[in-house]
Amino acid sequence: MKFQKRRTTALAALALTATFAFAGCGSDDGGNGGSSGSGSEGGDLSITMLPKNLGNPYFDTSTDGAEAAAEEIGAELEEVGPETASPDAQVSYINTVAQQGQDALILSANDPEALCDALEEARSADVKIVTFDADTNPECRDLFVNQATAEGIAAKQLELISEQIGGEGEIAILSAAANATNQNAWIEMMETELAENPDYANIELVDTVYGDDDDQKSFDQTEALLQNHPDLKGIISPTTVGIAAAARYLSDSEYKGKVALTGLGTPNQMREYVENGTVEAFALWNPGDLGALATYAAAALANGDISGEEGDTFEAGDLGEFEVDADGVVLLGEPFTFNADNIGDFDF
Ligand code: RAM
Repeated sequence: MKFQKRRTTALAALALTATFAFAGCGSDDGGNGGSSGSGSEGGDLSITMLPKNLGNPYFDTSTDGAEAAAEEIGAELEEVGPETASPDAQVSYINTVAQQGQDALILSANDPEALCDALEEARSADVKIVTFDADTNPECRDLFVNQATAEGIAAKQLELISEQIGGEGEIAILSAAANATNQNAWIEMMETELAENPDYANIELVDTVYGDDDDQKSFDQTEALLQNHPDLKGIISPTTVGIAAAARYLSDSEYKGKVALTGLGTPNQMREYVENGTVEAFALWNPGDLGALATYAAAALANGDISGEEGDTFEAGDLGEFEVDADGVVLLGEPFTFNADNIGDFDF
C-alpha cells in the first residue's frame, strides 16, 4: 500500500489562488506529490483524499486544490492512493479510513459498485463520504461533486471532433478503465447523441478501447486503433492520461495532422501537442477547483452544517455558494475548451 501524506503550506495556498483564477498562472503541479511532510495541522477535522490513482497530474492538481481549501478551513487533509486505477486497490485505503475514524473521505471511484461494502463500513464508523470526479452508486455516498454535467461533457467532445474531421468519417474512443463511472457516463451520452443528432449522421463510432489511465497501455491502444482502422479520421479520449499518450503517439507518427485527436486533457500535458499541430482543441474543467469544492462539501457535512439533502447550501471559499441538487449532486460548472489561442494562459 502506498501512503502519501502531502504538505499543506503557504505555497499550496498560493497555488490555489492561481488555480482559482483559472486563467491565471503559477500553480505548479509538475511534481507528482511524492514529497513527504506534515499534513495541514491544527484543524479539528480529519479528511482523507483518495484519487483513482497516484502519479496523474490531473489528481495532483485536484489534491492541491483540496489542500488549499483544507488549510483555509483549518482541517487536516492527507492524500492516499494506489498506483493503478483499479477498485480492488482502493478498498484497503477505505478500510483504513474507517479504522482511523476520519471525519470524511473524498474519493474518485474506480467502480460504481465494488467499493460500496467498504464505504458502508466507513459510514457506519461515522465517516462522511464525498465522491468527486467519478461517482459510486448514489446510495453508497453522501454527496457527489460533479465537474460538469455528463450531457455537457459529451456534447463538447462531439462538437470538437466533428469540427476537426469536417463532420464525417470514422471515429474511435480511447477511454480510461472499463468500469470508470465518469467515462462510461460520458461515452453513453456520446453514443446516444451520435445516434440521434442529425448533425452527426455521417460520423461513425467504430471502436471503444481502454487504456486504464495507464500511459503505456493508452499509447499501445492508440497504435492498435490506427492499425485496426485504416480509415480512422479521429479519436476522442475522455481521459487526461489517454489523450496525452495518444497525442505523443500521433505526434511522432505519419498520422500527425491527419488523424484528429480531442477529448479531455490538462493544458500542461497537452501544450506541446497543440503547439506542434498534433491537436487543435480539447476540453476540461479546473481540477483544482473540483478538489477544493469537494473539500468544502466534506467539511460542511462533517461539521453538520448540511446533511446532503437536495436544496442544502454551503459556502466554498472563493468559489462561492453551492446548492445540493437531486441525488446528492453538487455541480462545479461547465467544461472549458483549450486551443492554441488560450493554452498559454493556463498552468495546471
Ligand atoms: C483522468 C481520470 C479522471 C478524469 C479525467 C478527465 O485524469 O480518468 O477521472 O475525470 O481524466
